[in-house]
Amino acid sequence: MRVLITGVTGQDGAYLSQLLLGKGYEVFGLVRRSASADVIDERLRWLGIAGKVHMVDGNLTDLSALIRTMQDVKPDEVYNLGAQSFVKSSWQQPLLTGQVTGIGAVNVLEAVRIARPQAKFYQASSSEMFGLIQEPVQSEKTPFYPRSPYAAAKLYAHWMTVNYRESFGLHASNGILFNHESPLRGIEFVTRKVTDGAARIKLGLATELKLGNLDAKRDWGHARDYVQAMWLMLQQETPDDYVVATGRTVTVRDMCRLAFGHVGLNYEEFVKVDPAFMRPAEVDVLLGDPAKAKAKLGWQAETSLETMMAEMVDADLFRHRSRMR
Ligand code: NDP
Ligand code: GDR
Repeated sequence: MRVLITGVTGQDGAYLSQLLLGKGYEVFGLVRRSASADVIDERLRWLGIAGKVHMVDGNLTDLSALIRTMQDVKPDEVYNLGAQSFVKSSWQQPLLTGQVTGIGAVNVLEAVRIARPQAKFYQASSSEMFGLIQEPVQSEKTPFYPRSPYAAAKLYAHWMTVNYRESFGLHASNGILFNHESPLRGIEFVTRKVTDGAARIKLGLATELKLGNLDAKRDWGHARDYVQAMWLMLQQETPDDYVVATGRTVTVRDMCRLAFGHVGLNYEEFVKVDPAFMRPAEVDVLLGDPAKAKAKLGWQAETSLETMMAEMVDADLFRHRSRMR
C-alpha cells in the first residue's frame, strides 16, 4: 500500500507517517521547498523515521505539481493534512489562508479526481468550524458557525470534500478533529507554549509566560491517538464524516495548572495576561461528542490530558537541558 500525506512535516504528518510505516505502508510526503531544508524534517527525526519517508517536492497551491505527484506516486490513500493551521495568523494572512487551507484542499481533490480517482481521500477538517457554538456538545449534526478566516477556509474545504464524494463518487471523508497536541505541537499553539514556558521557568531560563484568553475552553486530545482515527476512516467501505474528540473540555487556565503543577510550580505566580495574544473573535468553548467514531470506527481517545501535559513538559525539559549542555 502506498500513501501520500500533505503536511508531512507537521505534527499530525509525523505521527501518521509513524503509524502507517508500522503498518507496512510505503509513505510519500509532500514537502514545500524551504531555505531551511536542514530542519524541515525535525519532527520525523524526533520519531526516528526521517529516512523512511519519501519526500516529494510540491505545494498545495500548485495544481500541476499535485497532479504529477498523483501520477508518479500512485497512492492508494491520500491524507490532506497540509494547511496554514494557526488560527491567529489567519486574520493577518486571510488570503494566503484561503489559498492554502481552502483552495489547497480543492487542488488535492482535483488532482485525485483527475489522476488517481481510485485513491481514498482524507480531509483534515476542524472543530474550529463550530466556532460560535450552536449546541453545547458538538456532533456531526451540529450546524457550523466559523469565527476566523481559518475556520471559513476549512469549512469550504469540508463542503468541497462532501461535494466531491457526492458528485464524483470519490471515497472522500472528513475528520472533524478537535484540538490535539503532543510534544511535536508547534510552539505557538497554547499547550506547547505553556509546556515550553513551564520548562523554561523551571530551569531558570525565563521568569514569566505571557498568554491571551485564559478562560477559553478546549477539548484536548493526543495527536498519536487521533491519527489512528484518520486511518480508520479510510478503512471503511463507505466514506463519511466523523467528529474525533475526547468528550471533556478544560480551560486554558486549568491546562496551565496541570503543566506547571507537573514541575512543582504554581502557574498563578508566572502566567501574565497580555492583550497581544487575544483574538479579534474568539471561540470560547468547544466540546465534542465522539459517539459516532466510537460506534462505527471502534475508536476512542486513550490519553488523558494529565498524561499528555506531563509528556509534553518532560519533552520540553529534555529539549532545553540538551541545549544547555
Ligand atoms: P501543522 O501546522 O503542524 O502542520 C501543517 C503542515 O502543512 C506542515 O507540514 C506545513 O509545512 C504544511 N503546509 C503549510 N502550507 C503548505 C503549502 N502551501 N503547501 C504544502 N504544505 C504546506 O498542523 P497539524 O499537524 O497540527 O494539523 C494537521 C492538519 O489538521 C492541518 O490541516 C490542521 O489545520 C488540521 N487540524 C489540526 C488540529 C490540531 O489540533 N492539531 C485539529 C483539527 C484540524 P511546513 O512544515 O513547511 O510549514
Ligand atoms: P486553536 O489552538 O486556535 O484552538 O486551533 P490554539 O492552541 O492556538 O488556541 C487555543 C485557545 O487558547 C487561547 N489562548 C492562546 N492561544 C495561543 N495560541 N497563544 C496564547 O498565548 C493563548 N492564550 C490563550 C486561544 O485564544 C484559544 O482560545 C488549533 C489549531 O491546531 C487549528 O489548526 C485546529 O483546527 C484547531 O486547534 C482545532
